[in-house]
Parts: sequence; C-alpha cells; structure tokens
Amino acid sequence: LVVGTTVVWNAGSAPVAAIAAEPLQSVVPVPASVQAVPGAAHTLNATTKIYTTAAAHGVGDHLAGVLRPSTGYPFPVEDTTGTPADGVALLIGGAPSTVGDQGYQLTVAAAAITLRANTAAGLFAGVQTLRQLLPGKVESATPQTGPWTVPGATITDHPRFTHRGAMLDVARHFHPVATVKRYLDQLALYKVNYFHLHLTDDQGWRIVVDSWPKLATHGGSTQVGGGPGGYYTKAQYQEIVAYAAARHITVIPEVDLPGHTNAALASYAELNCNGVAPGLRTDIAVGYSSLCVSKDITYKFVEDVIREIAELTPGPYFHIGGDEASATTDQDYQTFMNKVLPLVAKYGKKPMGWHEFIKTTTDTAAVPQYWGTTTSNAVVQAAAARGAKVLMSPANKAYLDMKYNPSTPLGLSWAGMIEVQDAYNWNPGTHLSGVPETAVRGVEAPLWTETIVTPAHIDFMAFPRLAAIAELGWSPWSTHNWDAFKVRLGAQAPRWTARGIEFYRSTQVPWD
Ligand code: TNX
Repeated sequence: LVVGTTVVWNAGSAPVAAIAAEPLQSVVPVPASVQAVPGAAHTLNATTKIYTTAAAHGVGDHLAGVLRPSTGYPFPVEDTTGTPADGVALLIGGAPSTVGDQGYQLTVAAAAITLRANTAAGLFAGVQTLRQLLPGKVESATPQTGPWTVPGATITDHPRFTHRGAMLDVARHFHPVATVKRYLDQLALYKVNYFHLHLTDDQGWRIVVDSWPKLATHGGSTQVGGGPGGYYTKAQYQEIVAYAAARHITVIPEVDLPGHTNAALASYAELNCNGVAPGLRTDIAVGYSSLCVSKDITYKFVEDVIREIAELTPGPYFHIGGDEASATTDQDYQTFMNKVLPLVAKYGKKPMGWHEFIKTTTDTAAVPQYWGTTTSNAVVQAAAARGAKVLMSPANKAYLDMKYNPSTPLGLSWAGMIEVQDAYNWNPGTHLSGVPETAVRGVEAPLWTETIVTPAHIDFMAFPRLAAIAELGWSPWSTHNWDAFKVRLGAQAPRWTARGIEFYRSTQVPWD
C-alpha cells in the first residue's frame, strides 16, 4: 500500500494496521511521505499540554483553539526550550532541511506528539495535518465523545508550489467580514497560504479610500441583483488581514483596473472621459467600463487608491486586475499600465494581475495569473521564457464559480462544467505549453460571486473542489491519482459536516 511517496505496510500487518491507521490515508492534501508506526498511537486527554517554541506560541494557540470546543479539554499552551516527553510539542528547529520553509515533520508516538519545522508557517501546516489525523468530529464547535486518538506515524512533508491560493469576489455580491473569516478558516485546513480579495468591480467598490470617500459610500451601495451591497472600513480590512495572518495566509488585495471600474466611474464624474458619471450597475455584463487613460486625474486616483490600500497590506503583492479591458484600446491599455505598474512599486508592492497585463511589462517580479481556457498562450509563454513566475487559475479547471453539471443551481458555465474529477485532473506544471513547472509559482482557485450570495453558496461551490486545487498546489505530482484522491476526499465529509460546511455531494466521490 502506498501512501504519499512512501510504501508503508507489509502484507502481514495489513488488516490491523489498515483499521488503526485509516486516518493516515485520508489527509488532504496528501503529504509527501507518510510512514505508519504500528503500536505508536497517541491519545489526547484532559491533561494533555501543548508545548511550543516561544516564536510559535501563536500556532499553539491555534491548535488549542481547534481542539478545545470538541474535546472539552483545556489544552494549556506552554513555552518550552526543550523536547517535551509528553503532550503535543510544536518546535521550530530540528526538522530535516528537505522540509524547507513551509514543510514540517510530524512524529506521533505513544508518549508524545512532536511536530518540527523550520518556521512557524511550517508548524502551522503540520498542525493542519494533525487535525486531519483526529476523527472528523474534532472539528465540531460543541463537546463530542472521544477517544481522541492519533495513529502512530512519521510524516515528512513540504509543498510542491510556494503559492496555494484562493480568491473571493466581494464586489459582485458583498460578503461581510464574518463570511470572509469563515472562508479563511476553511482555507487554512487545506494549507492554502494566499487569499486574493477581489475588492472592486463594475457592480461595487468594497473598501474605504479616505481620499475618495464616495467610492465606498456610493460605489459600494449596491451589488448584482440590486441588493444593498456594502464595504469594508479600513479597520475591517485590517481585521481580515490579521485573521488571515494568524492562519499563515497572506492577503493579496485586488483593485481591478482599468476595466471593471463602473462603480468608481459612477462615484466620480471626473474619472470619465466625458465628465459624466454613469449609473450604478447591478447586471453581470463585463467589458464595458474603462478609466479615462488620457486624464491626469486618473493617475492621481489610482495612486491614492494604491497608496491607501498598500499601507494596510503587509503582504508583498498588489493585484491590479487588468482583465477583460475591452473598452480600453490596446494602446491605452499599454499607456495605462506603463503609468500604473511603477505606482505599485512606489508603494512597496509587486504587481500581480490577470494574465493579459503581462504583455505590458518585462518585469520578471510581476506575476501573471493565467485564467484562460486553452493550453497555450503566447503572452504568458513569453513571460515565462523571460523568467516570470505564473500563477495558474485556468478557468475550465480552477474556477469555483463554474457549475458542476447542468443541473447545478448556482454558478456560471462560460468556461464549461467542472465536476470534481475535472478540477483535480490537470497538472499545473505542464498545463500551459512553454510554461514548465519551474515557471509556475502555484495555483489559485477563484470564486466569482455573480450568483453566490450566502456562506452556504460559498460552501457548495468551494467544497469539494477547493480541496482538489489545494492538493494540486501542495502534493508532489508523483502522488497524483484520482482513485486514491476520491477516497481521501470522501473521508473529509464528517469533517465538513462537523464544521457546518454544506458541500456538494458529487456522485463521483465515495462519501464517508
Ligand atoms: C471572467 S476571469 C472574469 C470575471 C467574471 C468571471 C465569471 C476574469 C479575469 N474575469 O469578471 O466574474 O469570468 O466566471
């Protein structure tokens, strides 16, 4: 039996080990190496302590926060400088160098559980694996009955790609802070480490910009379908950034430019070439709006917006959109990006954008996000050849807003139907011709929200496909196997149910 990249059981011990160690086979994303250690299971109890290296105290608090509600145990978190002989130890240092700066080594023995990593981020990833080695009901918000037994094992793990992302569109339908936090909690469990927040679009502007206050108060006052919309105050945006950071997730803010800007154009007449503000829009058309490339005030506006949002954003990236600018001429698009990309750098950020924008720059630090539906793209290929790193979000594979099948009640279908197996069966490292694995930064699963209104809608579209994309981003390609994956995925069901995640019960998956 092969789990991860390591052969674990010999035939003689198979029946017993298979029962005792079953959770070892169901971790998503599958770890690089899993070795069962029969007889070394560890059971958490009311006296179990969590010990941490001081610099990882926050990871210890996170683990305790996961375990306390369902177990009812106190799980005190104590700093340590040694190697504790009991409890759960989260230690920075002593991990094999192969785990790098995001991986970890988890050792489960009868006396103690020891997690080692080179960074707090690595420990955090290891904690997500540990969670999944416990029964799914550990995710419950209310006390459950144990035993809380973790199978004996040594797991050595690190990600395939540095960037595992998810995007939420809060512009088409506004999603309040509580909904975003709920999604961040779900993302963390699958080792997603970047959260792309699509803050502005034709139908809504969702963040306060002090120097342009009507963006939020007017531009944020409606949404698709005509509901009341909404926006984040700066404090609320910072609350999201901090909540993400506590889960080792970096926020990438997106201000979509120069198209997808009707909400801004409706808020300030002077941003329009004709000086007339259009009305707010609540339909789902695309490609009709553009900032006025020839006006100086456009760049004052863009600079103010970038400066104010960059100031609130500790992460290194600022996403400038750049997609579907059909109302902007090619020359204007180039002119616009020539002025705007340096502004991103001026405020200390690296530009990321939907892949079209990469034709306007040779800066190899700029990150094109591929969202096309074909397997070759000349502009992206040329960027990769120059040394740019591509973020892969092919719409016909990675878009969480596409319907699963023709009877899916939510979602769009312009890029096709995406069943769970479709979401899983592609290789980010070979998908685009001329964009080899070494030119791929990672993967992102975007969730556009033209039809997505509630947290339950997010759950239904993201689960189970988010888990498939997360595994493509984390697990070594050598582990890629649909028949094995669908069983691991099916084993997530009790976990999702315990968390209140209303997932799509695809008939492709043998749900537990
Ligand atoms: C295309 S993909 C868009 C979005 C829509 C999405 C709907 C991309 C970069 N732009 O504006 O919301 O399709 O699936």
